[in-house]
Amino acid sequence: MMEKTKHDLRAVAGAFQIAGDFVAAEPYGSGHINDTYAVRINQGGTGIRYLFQRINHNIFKQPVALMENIQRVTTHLGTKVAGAPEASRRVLTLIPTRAGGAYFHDAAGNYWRAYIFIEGARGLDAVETPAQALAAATAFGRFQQLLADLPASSLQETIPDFHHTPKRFAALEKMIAADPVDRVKLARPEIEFALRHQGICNGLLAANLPIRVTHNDTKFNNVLLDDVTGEGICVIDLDTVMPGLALYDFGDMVRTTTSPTREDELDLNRVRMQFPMFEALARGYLSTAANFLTTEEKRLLPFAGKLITFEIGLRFLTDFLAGDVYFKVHRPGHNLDRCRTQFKLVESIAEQEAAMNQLVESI
Ligand code: ADP
Ligand code: GN1
Ligand code: MG
Repeated sequence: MMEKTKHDLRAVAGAFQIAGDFVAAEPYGSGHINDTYAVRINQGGTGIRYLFQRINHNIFKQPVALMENIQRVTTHLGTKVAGAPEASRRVLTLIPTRAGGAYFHDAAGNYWRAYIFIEGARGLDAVETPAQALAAATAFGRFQQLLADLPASSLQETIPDFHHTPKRFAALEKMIAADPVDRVKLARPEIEFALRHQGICNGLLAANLPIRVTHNDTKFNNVLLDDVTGEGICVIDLDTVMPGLALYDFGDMVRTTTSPTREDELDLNRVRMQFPMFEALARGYLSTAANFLTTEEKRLLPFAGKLITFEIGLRFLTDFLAGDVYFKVHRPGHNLDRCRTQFKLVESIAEQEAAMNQLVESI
């Protein structure tokens, strides 16, 4: 039976070099940006899944450049893992279209891509054990390491200033002033928190750190953990792979992989930076990234966690005030709830920052 979906996945699948018969498509995953589907195809009597995505072109204004980046990066990574056991589970593999391209541009103006579906692995929305944190950080560090010899200049900046925190702050101030949907009155404490902590914004830009090829969206559910071994088998969600700072990636790991809660937890008493998770992240990340990071980058690992958590909190708050135009929301106030968890986590990190710094120094 074909599931009812917003898009005609049977027609989309027909545009790609996939043999066999369309069986079914279902919406998949919990991403905030793209529309993702698991599509089952009957190939010779066996159901094989493929991962299809409609790129959100309201957010990604340059889908062609974005796909060029992904092609470059997956090709580079593919060469590096060739010969490893189950290489096709270790790096995303694009399925070409019938015309031989990396994406399909449909009549409605949508951009579609298809990947080999990585079976026997999953992305989690909340961390449960330090072993998971270790596995995720090891994988993201390896990702950066394998791309260290790809010149950053060979990738296009598909969302300019994506992690420019002072500009994110300025965007919030502008939104507060405009207050287009009359929500400022609903977010007074969060706005005050943001204004009080503005000083965090400049911390990484002022440090003059090296530009590298980075992922820029290393949230915990963007690495697939192997169901059997627990290994961080594949880094996914490559839309924002661009020139950036290594610390943005580590910072987003701290943001998403230290609290036992999901990003939209309502019980703020449960939201906290758990030290054993941070230790696992630092050890995992440094196990694969220490050889190319500078001393200054290593020193700033804990601060990066605070900065990125603050930055994403600013973005959720801005989007709440804008009327929920960027992130997918599933309930009223969803973006404000997300903002609150981020700011709670910023406080928790700040309380433990000295100990986090000590730990990193000792590794
Ligand atoms: P978004 O940008 O919307 O977050 P993602 O690229 O992260 O989209 O994909 C959404 C979800 O789909 C992921 O969290 C993951 O669970 C799943 N996913 C993505 N790519 C694959 C793949 N190649 N194989 C299996 N699952 C995948
Ligand atoms: C978005 O695509 P997804 O859901 O992995 C966002 C990230 C945010 C994250 C917050 C392109 O990531 O920047 O950190 O939500 N991606 C984009 O959960 O804006
Ligand atoms: Mg994702």
